[in-house]
Amino acid sequence: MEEAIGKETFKKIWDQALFFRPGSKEPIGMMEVEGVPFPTPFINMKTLDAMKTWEARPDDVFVVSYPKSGTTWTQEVVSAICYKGDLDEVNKSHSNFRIPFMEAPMISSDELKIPPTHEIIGKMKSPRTIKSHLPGHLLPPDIMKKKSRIVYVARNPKDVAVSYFYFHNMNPSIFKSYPTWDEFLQDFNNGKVYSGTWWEHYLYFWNIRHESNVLFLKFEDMKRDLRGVVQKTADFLGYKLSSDVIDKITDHCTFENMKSNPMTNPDTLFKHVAAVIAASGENMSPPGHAGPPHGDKQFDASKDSFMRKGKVGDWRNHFTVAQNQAMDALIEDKLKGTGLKF
Ligand code: PPS
Repeated sequence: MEEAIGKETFKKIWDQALFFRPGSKEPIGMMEVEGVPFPTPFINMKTLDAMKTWEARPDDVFVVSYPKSGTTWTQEVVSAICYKGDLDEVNKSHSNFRIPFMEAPMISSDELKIPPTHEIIGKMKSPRTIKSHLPGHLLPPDIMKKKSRIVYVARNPKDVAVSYFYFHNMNPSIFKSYPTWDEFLQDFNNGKVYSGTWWEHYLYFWNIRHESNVLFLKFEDMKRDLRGVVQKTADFLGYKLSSDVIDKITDHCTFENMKSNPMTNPDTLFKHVAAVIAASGENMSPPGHAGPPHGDKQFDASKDSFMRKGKVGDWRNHFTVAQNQAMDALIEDKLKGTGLKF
């Protein structure tokens, strides 16, 4: 994707310090689109409208998920498979650029004249790998028409809630901060957070999981048997990879290795942006400009890190007995009869 973005944009990403940070002029808010809340100005209506006619390609691979379900992890598995396990190539570019986030802006300010991400993706060479958190009914319909591949990942909603709570607080330029876990959990269970209710998001894809272009994965299975999931995903995507290559990809995608690799850890995105600018011989920032607000980190590292724990069952350290009972009842109510279990 980096050729499609161009060096000039990289420079603006750094200088304006706006990547994943909406311009400070517009206040943070939420808008509801077809029943789904989106954080503004991070996600805008123009982009969601453009999705209706956005053109997919038959060889596109989409990683789709409800936030905090294992998206970044699945992206890396998919990306490494599509690079046929050539990790030297994979590690030349940060995952945010290898698998761009379709509905999110590279830079959210119109004045900077950076095209929205979905337009930049339009210039990428095939085969493209693309990330989206859009619920099924808001994804471009052309994806199902063209039978582009969708790798969907879901996670126990209790662990999603915990991960999402921390993510809100380390991301104050996009999300409302929550002083208490309980306040967050209430909004989460009422679908008042970005992407709405986890159950509607999950069930849309669960109900189409038998379509030939859809693979439904679970975070817990990746944790239990990552190699098995890498193999299954490679088979689904039609890549015949040797056992050694499957081993290499599995090792590349462990939590520890993804956390320590600056090209796979979303926290260290700016390190890469800075390196690209430096390699182009440009100055980093205009005099007096401080650069990104968190140095070479994308998020507020004093709060937490993106690659936080990567565990199954961290919810046990957060839910009270009453919260857990209520959540169990909600899960039972929403998933009853669907066959989807965590
Ligand atoms: S986002 O912002 O919606 O794209 O977040 P997402 O990537 O879906 O989820 C982030 C959580 O996934 C964990 N993670 C991993 N766990 C295990 N192994 C690997 N390789 C891995 N990569 C990311 C990450 O730590 C977040 O979970 P928590 O529970 O917060 O640690």
